Amino acid sequence: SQNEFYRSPVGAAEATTGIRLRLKLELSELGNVQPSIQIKARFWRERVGEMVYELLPEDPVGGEMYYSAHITMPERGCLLWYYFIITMDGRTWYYGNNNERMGGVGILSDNPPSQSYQITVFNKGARTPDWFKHSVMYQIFPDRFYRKGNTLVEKKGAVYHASWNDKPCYYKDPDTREIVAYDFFGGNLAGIREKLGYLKDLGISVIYLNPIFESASNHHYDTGDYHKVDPILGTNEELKQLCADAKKMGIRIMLDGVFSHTGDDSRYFNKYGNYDTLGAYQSKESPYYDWYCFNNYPNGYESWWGFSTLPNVKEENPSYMKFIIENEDSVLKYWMKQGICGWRLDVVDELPEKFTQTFYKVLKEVDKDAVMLGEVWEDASNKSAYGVSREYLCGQELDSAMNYPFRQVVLDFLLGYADATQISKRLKSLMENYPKQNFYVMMNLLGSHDRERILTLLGEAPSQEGVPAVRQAQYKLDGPRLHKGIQRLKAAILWQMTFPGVPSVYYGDEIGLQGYRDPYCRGTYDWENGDAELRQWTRKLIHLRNKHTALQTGSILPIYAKGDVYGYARVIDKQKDVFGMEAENEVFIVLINRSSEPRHASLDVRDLAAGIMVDALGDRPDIRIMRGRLEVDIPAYAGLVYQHKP
Ligand code: ARE
Repeated sequence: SQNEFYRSPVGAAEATTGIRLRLKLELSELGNVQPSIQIKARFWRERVGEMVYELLPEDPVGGEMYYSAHITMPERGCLLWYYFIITMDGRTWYYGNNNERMGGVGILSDNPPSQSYQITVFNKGARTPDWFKHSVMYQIFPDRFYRKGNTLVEKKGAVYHASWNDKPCYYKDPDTREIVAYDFFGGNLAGIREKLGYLKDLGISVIYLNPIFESASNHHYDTGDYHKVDPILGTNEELKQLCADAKKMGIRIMLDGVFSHTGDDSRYFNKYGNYDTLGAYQSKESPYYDWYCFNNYPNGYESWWGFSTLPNVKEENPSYMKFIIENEDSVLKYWMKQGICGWRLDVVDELPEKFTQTFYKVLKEVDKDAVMLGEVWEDASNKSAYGVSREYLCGQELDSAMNYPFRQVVLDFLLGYADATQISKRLKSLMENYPKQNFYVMMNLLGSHDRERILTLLGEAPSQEGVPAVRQAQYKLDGPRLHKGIQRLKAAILWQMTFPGVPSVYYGDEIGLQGYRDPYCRGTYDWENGDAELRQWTRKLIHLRNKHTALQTGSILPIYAKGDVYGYARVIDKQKDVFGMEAENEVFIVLINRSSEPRHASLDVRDLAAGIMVDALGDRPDIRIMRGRLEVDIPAYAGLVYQHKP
């Protein structure tokens, strides 16, 4: 049924525990004939090996026929796959996951299935940091948030915009279409420090900074010096101070670590001789020569997605591993000492397991409460990279990942590309695949520096490709499009702030910044003309979340999914959250209507609540639950949160 998971309890399995696998057979067409049936489950782990288990018939209950097997999970966290092999009267069928990989009812075929069922096995006792489960994140692209100080810091090759109100530019010259990433606005660490009060008031508890180390470009993904804050942003001392000041306000700082490549203009590669080191590009005698992959020295080298400014490194090279991870003054340790709370790992799917697992291990030794968050765009439990599935969430690699699948669900639903039943399945699939420890700390983002601004998408701006390059920077929604966009965005924020995972606000989304893909999604924060009402809405929802444990670590029950309306409950009962921590009993019901028309939803809430439900955001009349049902009218393009009043 749509409200159920296909696994109980929902989610992943702990290493060494036992699970029971059950398959229900419906043999109605066979009438009274009793065929000879043999059912097996083939389990395997990629690159490692396989096991076949036999399922035995259970005692029939009410004419239903179940076959089952008890299976002990492996010693260590890993990703397991399985499908069923059914032999009946000498004929063999295979039963595997449905093509959408959404579990439950699968597909019977003559051949081994193209999709298998998945069980994520996590290491015994694997945990993610508790503080993180209760936090709300804010992502800042440092050059564009706030500029403090009147003097502009000089930087080789950098071009400052004349005014903070300019737009980021893509083409230096629309005719030659030369691409630039060297235009700066002067946002800095001092500016972020200045605005800590603003973030505190908004309800933020962790700030994720896009890269800040010295580098040539404005995005800083082309690291020039891993041990130095780019002077255009501030100093190492200022970062330390920022961490200290933020900490006093209950806010932590997370950095972006770019370890799959460096900049070509760096201490290590030194293509332009801007550094006083002997770079790999300059001499084969360079201490960094072994880090890079030259196929034709010096100009033929591997680089990230073909960008020559980003030469790839061999991450497993021992000297690189020591430099980034293991040495006493490694990049990892040095910045942890300055007071950061963890790392986002850029392109984690391109980093070898050995590198990321060592990073994880050392990071946790330095601080067991530190967070390791990976940039993964797909289901992070089974993301396949270079032909094998990565075991990110098995308790030895990542705590969290950028939850782009969540963002996609929100967009697909609100824009009408998928209905409530479909998105409910997609979200359930994540819940089935992710260990709870991870699911509750996923970085639930609506926007990021790599995607169009969420408002631009929700307002259905014309596709970027259709807008002439010179006008892309200027494009802004207005009139009914803007109105619709804002309505939908409010619903999206409500969804994000009441859903399990760490909500992440991409700077400026809370005041309605707009913009197409990179670089336009990286515009300056508008401190003067931002949408104040939207900011109030965001703030209100963040505060609601921060106030109620149920919205953070309460269980989630998918209770409604029909056409235009999707709904779920967030619950704490028996005074325990999903991790067994003490918390107050609470029940919330969230409903989202994506239609341009009001919708009515009738919910069975017998097992959840009785009496009165109140609007948690305070505007709408109370609703009395009648005969176990909650009847709600939801306005067009809107989300509602009701709280049970005991
Ligand atoms: C920019 C422009 C380019 C332009 C280039 C030239 O985007 O169009 O040609 O400049 O200068 C950084 C900068 C970018 C810059 C890029 C290269 O931030 O502004 O490009 O460097 O110079 C994939 C990767 C994922 C990656 C995204 C962007 O898998 O790892 O593409 N994201 C990280 C960072 C980026 C950063 C880099 C990597 C490089 O977050 O900001 O770029 O360090 C799908 C796939 C994903 C794919 C995604 C987007 O859904 O599943 O794998 O992500 O689409 O393409």
